[in-house]
Amino acid sequence: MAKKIALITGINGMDGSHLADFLLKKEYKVYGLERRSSAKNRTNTSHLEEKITFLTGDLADQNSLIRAIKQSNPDEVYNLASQSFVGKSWDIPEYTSDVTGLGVLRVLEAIREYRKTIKFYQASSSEMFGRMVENPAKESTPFYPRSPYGISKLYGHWVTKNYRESYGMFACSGILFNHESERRGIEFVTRKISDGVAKIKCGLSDTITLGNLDAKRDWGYAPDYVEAMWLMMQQDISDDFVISTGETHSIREFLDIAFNSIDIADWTKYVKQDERFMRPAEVDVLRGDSTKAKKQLGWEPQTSFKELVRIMVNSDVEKYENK
Ligand code: NAP
Ligand code: G4F
Repeated sequence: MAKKIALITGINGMDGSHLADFLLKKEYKVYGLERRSSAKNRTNTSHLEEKITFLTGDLADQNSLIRAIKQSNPDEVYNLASQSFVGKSWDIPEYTSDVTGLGVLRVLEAIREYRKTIKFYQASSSEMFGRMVENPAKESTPFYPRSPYGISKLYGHWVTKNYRESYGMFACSGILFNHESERRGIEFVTRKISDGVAKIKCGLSDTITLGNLDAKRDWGYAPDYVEAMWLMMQQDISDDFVISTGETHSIREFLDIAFNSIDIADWTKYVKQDERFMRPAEVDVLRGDSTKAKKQLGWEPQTSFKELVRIMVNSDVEKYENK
């Protein structure tokens, strides 16, 4: 049987790299779309250089997306690229709307023009629930985004639904709650903590400077979550699914486990707070209900919160010890 072909946008990101690992195990031929940058940015994908085909394209450039679809001729497109950092979306709101919002429309248009039967996955986000109207949030919960990023994701979510309904395309959205891994970008709070704790353990630093420690998130492990993306794409009919653990934990709890894993019980003297890391409008708490994914996809998270924190801290400690 011919190999299935997948095109992943945002290939060098955390999820892009984990999804490529997952699809290669399933014997897919994988194409990864990366944007042009002055320095190579393949930290997460250096191990994939001989295994997948990289294409250059940008979610802000319609023609580059049409070309990428033509070059790869995929069965499945996973749209994971975005300006994904919520905090920065207040500094670059127009750019965020263009890439994270309109970028979704551009990928859908490229598919519609080339071959409407290509399956499309959109990386929707729990940030769309923002000031949670219902806790835990499920697929039918009303949205209340609290940032330019959340609003842009909402546009991407609705345009995906609209292309499904307007053109009969297979277009699904995974509404993923926070998920993390050792490949997480260094500016996100979990990785900032795991990296900071590792530096403290190795004597390279003595503080971590953070913003709001009381925010709560529903944190899962990224390799578990990319499986859910794939499962959604194997359905006969496209639909939207919430993907979450159902638990919520504060940043203080994350700090407890992270410091505990380097045998520090009281972390208060190592953690400073700074206004710079506070947000103009905060999402105080997120928690999701994945009952639909469990029933229809047979998906459940495999990694506990404690395991996740330990995986991240151990990986960063190993990184500095090897240096
Ligand atoms: P990530 O690590 O920040 O990866 C995003 C990728 O998008 C990066 O590789 C980035 O390229 C690429 N990108 C940014 N702007 C682009 C543009 N204009 N054209 C083409 N590529 C561009 O994010 P992630 O955590 O893997 O998340 C994957 C997707 O899921 C994102 O859309 C994110 O918004 C969404 N999401 C994430 C979570 C989560 O908790 N991780 C939850 C819900 C939804 P560079 O490598 O060049 O920067
Ligand atoms: O790690 P964060 O930056 O992630 P956030 O804002 O929840 O967004 C992530 O998850 C979304 C899904 O819900 C994705 F769609 C999005 O792409 C991204 O992957 O911040 C988490 C919490 C926030 O409440 C923030 O205010 O941590 C708080 N926080 C406290 N101190 C901090 C810091 N966040 C960051 N990044 N840096 C800090 O120093």
